[in-house]
Amino acid sequence: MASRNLLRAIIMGPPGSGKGTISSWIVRDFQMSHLSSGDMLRAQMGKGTGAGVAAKEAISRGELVADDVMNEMILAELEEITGKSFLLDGYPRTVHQAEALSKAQPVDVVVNLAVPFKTIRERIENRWVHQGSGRVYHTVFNPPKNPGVDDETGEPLIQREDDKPHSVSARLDIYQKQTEPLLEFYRKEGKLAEFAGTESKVIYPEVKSHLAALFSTVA
Ligand code: G5P
Ligand code: MG
Repeated sequence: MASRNLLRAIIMGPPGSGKGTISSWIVRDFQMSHLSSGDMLRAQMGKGTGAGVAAKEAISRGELVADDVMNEMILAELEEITGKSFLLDGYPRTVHQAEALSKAQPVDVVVNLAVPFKTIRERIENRWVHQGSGRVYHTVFNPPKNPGVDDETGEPLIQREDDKPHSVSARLDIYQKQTEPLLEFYRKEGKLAEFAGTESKVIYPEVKSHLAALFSTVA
Protein backbone atom coordinates (compact mmCIF):
# COMPACT_ATOMS: atom_id res chain seq x y z
CA MET A 1 0.00 0.00 0.00
CA ALA A 2 1.29 3.48 -0.83
CA SER A 3 2.36 5.62 2.09
CA ARG A 4 0.49 8.83 2.90
CA ASN A 5 0.43 11.95 5.02
CA LEU A 6 -3.07 11.46 6.30
CA LEU A 7 -4.22 8.40 8.19
CA ARG A 8 -7.70 7.76 9.49
CA ALA A 9 -7.52 4.92 12.00
CA ILE A 10 -9.66 3.02 14.47
CA ILE A 11 -8.33 1.12 17.49
CA MET A 12 -10.56 -1.73 18.66
CA GLY A 13 -10.41 -4.42 21.30
CA PRO A 14 -12.39 -5.68 24.30
CA PRO A 15 -12.84 -3.43 27.35
CA GLY A 16 -9.52 -3.14 29.16
CA SER A 17 -7.50 -4.50 26.23
CA GLY A 18 -5.20 -1.47 26.31
CA LYS A 19 -6.83 0.80 23.71
CA GLY A 20 -6.23 3.91 25.83
CA THR A 21 -2.67 2.89 26.76
CA ILE A 22 -1.65 2.08 23.18
CA SER A 23 -3.48 5.15 21.78
CA SER A 24 -1.38 7.38 24.02
CA TRP A 25 1.79 5.86 22.51
CA ILE A 26 0.43 6.18 18.94
CA VAL A 27 -0.34 9.89 19.36
CA ARG A 28 3.07 10.38 20.99
CA ASP A 29 4.82 8.79 17.97
CA PHE A 30 2.57 9.97 15.10
CA GLN A 31 0.71 13.22 14.71
CA MET A 32 -2.90 12.16 15.11
CA SER A 33 -5.92 13.47 17.00
CA HIS A 34 -7.09 10.93 19.59
CA LEU A 35 -10.86 10.67 20.06
CA SER A 36 -11.83 8.32 22.89
CA SER A 37 -15.60 7.80 23.07
CA GLY A 38 -15.39 6.67 26.74
CA ASP A 39 -13.34 9.73 27.76
CA MET A 40 -15.76 11.99 25.86
CA LEU A 41 -18.77 10.39 27.59
CA ARG A 42 -17.15 10.69 31.03
CA ALA A 43 -16.43 14.38 30.32
CA GLN A 44 -20.10 14.93 29.32
CA MET A 45 -21.20 13.10 32.49
CA GLY A 46 -18.95 15.36 34.55
CA LYS A 47 -20.56 18.44 32.95
CA GLY A 48 -24.07 17.00 33.33
CA THR A 49 -24.99 17.58 29.63
CA GLY A 50 -27.97 15.84 27.96
CA ALA A 51 -25.67 13.23 26.40
CA GLY A 52 -23.96 12.74 29.77
CA VAL A 53 -27.22 12.18 31.63
CA ALA A 54 -28.43 9.77 28.90
CA ALA A 55 -25.14 7.83 29.11
CA LYS A 56 -24.67 7.58 32.87
CA GLU A 57 -26.99 4.71 33.67
CA ALA A 58 -25.97 2.58 30.67
CA ILE A 59 -22.28 3.03 31.50
CA SER A 60 -22.61 2.08 35.16
CA ARG A 61 -24.44 -1.12 34.15
CA GLY A 62 -21.71 -1.88 31.60
CA GLU A 63 -24.18 -1.51 28.73
CA LEU A 64 -23.73 0.42 25.50
CA VAL A 65 -25.00 3.97 25.09
CA ALA A 66 -27.60 4.36 22.29
CA ASP A 67 -26.21 4.44 18.74
CA ASP A 68 -27.81 7.79 17.86
CA VAL A 69 -26.26 9.51 20.92
CA MET A 70 -22.84 8.12 19.97
CA ASN A 71 -23.10 8.89 16.25
CA GLU A 72 -24.13 12.47 16.93
CA MET A 73 -21.36 13.05 19.47
CA ILE A 74 -18.49 11.49 17.50
CA LEU A 75 -19.44 12.57 13.98
CA ALA A 76 -19.78 16.21 15.12
CA GLU A 77 -16.27 16.01 16.59
CA LEU A 78 -14.89 14.39 13.42
CA GLU A 79 -16.29 17.20 11.28
CA GLU A 80 -14.16 19.61 13.30
CA ILE A 81 -10.96 17.78 12.34
CA THR A 82 -11.66 17.10 8.64
CA GLY A 83 -8.43 16.81 6.68
CA LYS A 84 -6.35 15.72 9.71
CA SER A 85 -5.18 12.28 10.82
CA PHE A 86 -7.28 10.77 13.57
CA LEU A 87 -7.42 7.75 15.84
CA LEU A 88 -10.86 6.65 17.02
CA ASP A 89 -10.78 4.70 20.30
CA GLY A 90 -14.00 2.98 21.47
CA TYR A 91 -16.07 4.01 18.43
CA PRO A 92 -17.59 2.43 16.41
CA ARG A 93 -18.82 -0.35 18.70
CA THR A 94 -21.81 -1.68 16.74
CA VAL A 95 -22.44 -2.40 13.07
CA HIS A 96 -24.93 0.52 13.01
CA GLN A 97 -22.23 2.88 14.25
CA ALA A 98 -19.75 1.54 11.66
CA GLU A 99 -22.29 2.15 8.89
CA ALA A 100 -22.91 5.71 10.09
CA LEU A 101 -19.15 6.32 10.21
CA SER A 102 -18.62 4.90 6.70
CA LYS A 103 -21.20 7.35 5.32
CA ALA A 104 -19.56 10.30 7.07
CA GLN A 105 -15.84 9.48 6.82
CA PRO A 106 -13.89 6.61 5.25
CA VAL A 107 -11.18 5.00 7.40
CA ASP A 108 -7.87 3.56 6.23
CA VAL A 109 -6.96 1.04 8.91
CA VAL A 110 -8.49 -0.74 11.89
CA VAL A 111 -6.08 -1.92 14.60
CA ASN A 112 -7.55 -4.74 16.71
CA LEU A 113 -6.01 -5.67 20.07
CA ALA A 114 -6.76 -9.35 20.67
CA VAL A 115 -6.17 -9.72 24.42
CA PRO A 116 -7.59 -12.79 26.23
CA PHE A 117 -10.56 -12.18 28.55
CA LYS A 118 -8.70 -13.80 31.47
CA THR A 119 -5.96 -11.16 31.24
CA ILE A 120 -8.56 -8.40 31.02
CA ARG A 121 -10.49 -9.55 34.10
CA GLU A 122 -7.28 -9.57 36.13
CA ARG A 123 -6.48 -6.04 34.96
CA ILE A 124 -9.78 -4.28 35.43
CA GLU A 125 -11.34 -6.03 38.39
CA ASN A 126 -8.21 -5.07 40.33
CA ARG A 127 -7.98 -1.49 39.01
CA TRP A 128 -8.48 1.23 41.63
CA VAL A 129 -8.31 4.93 40.92
CA HIS A 130 -7.81 8.16 42.82
CA GLN A 131 -10.68 10.27 41.58
CA GLY A 132 -9.08 13.68 42.06
CA SER A 133 -5.87 13.00 40.11
CA GLY A 134 -6.80 10.02 37.89
CA ARG A 135 -3.86 8.02 39.38
CA VAL A 136 -4.41 4.33 38.62
CA TYR A 137 -3.41 1.42 40.88
CA HIS A 138 -3.62 -2.34 40.54
CA THR A 139 -3.96 -4.41 43.69
CA VAL A 140 -1.30 -6.89 42.47
CA PHE A 141 0.89 -5.19 39.80
CA ASN A 142 0.92 -1.66 41.17
CA PRO A 143 -0.55 -1.63 44.71
CA PRO A 144 -0.81 1.56 46.77
CA LYS A 145 1.64 1.82 49.69
CA ASN A 146 -1.29 1.54 52.11
CA PRO A 147 -4.26 -0.58 51.02
CA GLY A 148 -7.23 1.43 49.72
CA VAL A 149 -5.64 4.89 49.87
CA ASP A 150 -3.82 7.17 47.42
CA ASP A 151 -0.02 7.35 47.92
CA GLU A 152 0.17 11.13 47.57
CA THR A 153 -2.95 12.48 49.24
CA GLY A 154 -3.94 9.61 51.57
CA GLU A 155 -7.49 9.94 50.18
CA PRO A 156 -9.58 6.80 49.62
CA LEU A 157 -9.33 5.01 46.26
CA ILE A 158 -12.48 4.17 44.34
CA GLN A 159 -13.37 1.51 41.81
CA ARG A 160 -14.89 2.77 38.51
CA GLU A 161 -18.58 1.73 38.70
CA ASP A 162 -18.13 -0.26 35.46
CA ASP A 163 -14.97 -2.01 36.76
CA LYS A 164 -16.97 -3.94 39.39
CA PRO A 165 -17.15 -7.67 38.59
CA HIS A 166 -20.83 -7.72 37.48
CA SER A 167 -20.28 -4.78 35.10
CA VAL A 168 -17.05 -6.26 33.72
CA SER A 169 -18.92 -9.48 32.86
CA ALA A 170 -21.67 -7.45 31.15
CA ARG A 171 -19.10 -5.42 29.19
CA LEU A 172 -17.29 -8.54 27.95
CA ASP A 173 -20.58 -10.21 27.03
CA ILE A 174 -21.81 -7.16 25.13
CA TYR A 175 -18.44 -6.86 23.42
CA GLN A 176 -18.77 -10.41 22.08
CA LYS A 177 -22.35 -9.94 20.91
CA GLN A 178 -22.28 -6.41 19.52
CA THR A 179 -18.72 -5.34 18.84
CA GLU A 180 -16.93 -8.49 17.68
CA PRO A 181 -19.10 -8.71 14.51
CA LEU A 182 -17.47 -5.45 13.45
CA LEU A 183 -14.17 -7.26 12.99
CA GLU A 184 -15.73 -9.18 10.10
CA PHE A 185 -17.15 -5.93 8.70
CA TYR A 186 -13.64 -4.42 8.50
CA ARG A 187 -11.95 -7.70 7.52
CA LYS A 188 -14.18 -7.81 4.43
CA GLU A 189 -13.14 -4.26 3.59
CA GLY A 190 -9.46 -5.39 3.82
CA LYS A 191 -8.75 -2.83 6.58
CA LEU A 192 -8.31 -5.04 9.64
CA ALA A 193 -4.88 -5.44 11.25
CA GLU A 194 -4.88 -7.83 14.23
CA PHE A 195 -2.39 -7.87 17.11
CA ALA A 196 -2.58 -10.61 19.72
CA GLY A 197 -0.86 -10.63 23.10
CA THR A 198 -1.15 -10.07 26.82
CA GLU A 199 1.15 -7.07 27.34
CA SER A 200 0.70 -3.64 25.78
CA LYS A 201 4.42 -2.90 25.66
CA VAL A 202 5.02 -6.10 23.67
CA ILE A 203 2.09 -5.50 21.30
CA TYR A 204 2.89 -1.84 20.60
CA PRO A 205 6.10 -2.20 18.51
CA GLU A 206 4.15 -4.30 15.99
CA VAL A 207 1.35 -1.74 15.86
CA LYS A 208 3.90 1.02 15.41
CA SER A 209 5.62 -0.65 12.45
CA HIS A 210 2.28 -1.35 10.81
CA LEU A 211 1.23 2.30 11.07
CA ALA A 212 4.68 3.55 10.09
CA ALA A 213 4.44 1.54 6.88
CA LEU A 214 1.15 3.27 6.07
CA PHE A 215 2.43 6.75 6.83
CA SER A 216 5.02 8.64 4.86
CA THR A 217 6.06 10.57 7.99
CA VAL A 218 7.58 8.00 10.31
CA ALA A 219 8.39 8.85 13.92
P1 G5P B 1 -14.53 2.96 27.36
O1 G5P B 1 -14.04 4.04 28.22
O2 G5P B 1 -14.22 2.94 25.89
P2 G5P B 1 -13.70 0.21 27.56
O3 G5P B 1 -14.71 -0.67 28.24
O4 G5P B 1 -13.58 0.02 26.09
O5 G5P B 1 -14.10 1.63 28.06
P3 G5P B 1 -11.32 0.81 28.98
O6 G5P B 1 -11.59 0.48 30.41
O7 G5P B 1 -11.24 2.25 28.57
O8 G5P B 1 -12.31 -0.02 28.13
P4 G5P B 1 -8.97 0.27 27.36
O9 G5P B 1 -8.91 1.69 26.93
O10 G5P B 1 -9.11 -0.77 26.30
O11 G5P B 1 -10.00 0.06 28.55
O12 G5P B 1 -7.67 -0.11 28.15
P5 G5P B 1 -6.66 0.77 29.05
O13 G5P B 1 -7.40 1.77 29.85
O14 G5P B 1 -5.51 1.21 28.20
O15 G5P B 1 -6.13 -0.41 29.99
C1 G5P B 1 -6.97 -0.99 30.96
C2 G5P B 1 -6.19 -1.13 32.28
O16 G5P B 1 -5.12 -2.06 32.09
C3 G5P B 1 -5.51 0.19 32.73
O17 G5P B 1 -5.53 0.22 34.15
C4 G5P B 1 -4.09 0.07 32.21
O18 G5P B 1 -3.16 0.80 33.01
C5 G5P B 1 -3.85 -1.45 32.35
N1 G5P B 1 -2.93 -2.00 31.33
C6 G5P B 1 -2.77 -1.65 30.02
N2 G5P B 1 -1.84 -2.42 29.44
C7 G5P B 1 -1.39 -3.27 30.39
C8 G5P B 1 -0.42 -4.33 30.41
O19 G5P B 1 0.24 -4.64 29.42
N3 G5P B 1 -0.27 -5.01 31.59
C9 G5P B 1 -1.01 -4.71 32.72
N4 G5P B 1 -0.82 -5.42 33.84
N5 G5P B 1 -1.92 -3.71 32.75
C10 G5P B 1 -2.10 -3.01 31.60
O20 G5P B 1 -16.14 2.85 27.45
C11 G5P B 1 -16.79 2.92 28.69
C12 G5P B 1 -18.28 2.79 28.47
O21 G5P B 1 -18.73 3.92 27.69
C13 G5P B 1 -19.77 3.51 26.80
C14 G5P B 1 -20.07 2.05 27.13
O22 G5P B 1 -21.06 2.04 28.14
C15 G5P B 1 -18.73 1.56 27.68
O23 G5P B 1 -18.87 0.42 28.51
N6 G5P B 1 -19.32 3.67 25.40
C16 G5P B 1 -20.08 3.44 24.32
N7 G5P B 1 -21.36 2.99 24.20
C17 G5P B 1 -21.83 2.82 22.95
N8 G5P B 1 -21.08 3.05 21.81
C18 G5P B 1 -19.81 3.50 21.89
N9 G5P B 1 -19.10 3.73 20.78
C19 G5P B 1 -19.25 3.70 23.19
N10 G5P B 1 -18.04 4.12 23.63
C20 G5P B 1 -18.09 4.10 24.98
MG1 MG C 1 -10.22 3.36 27.18
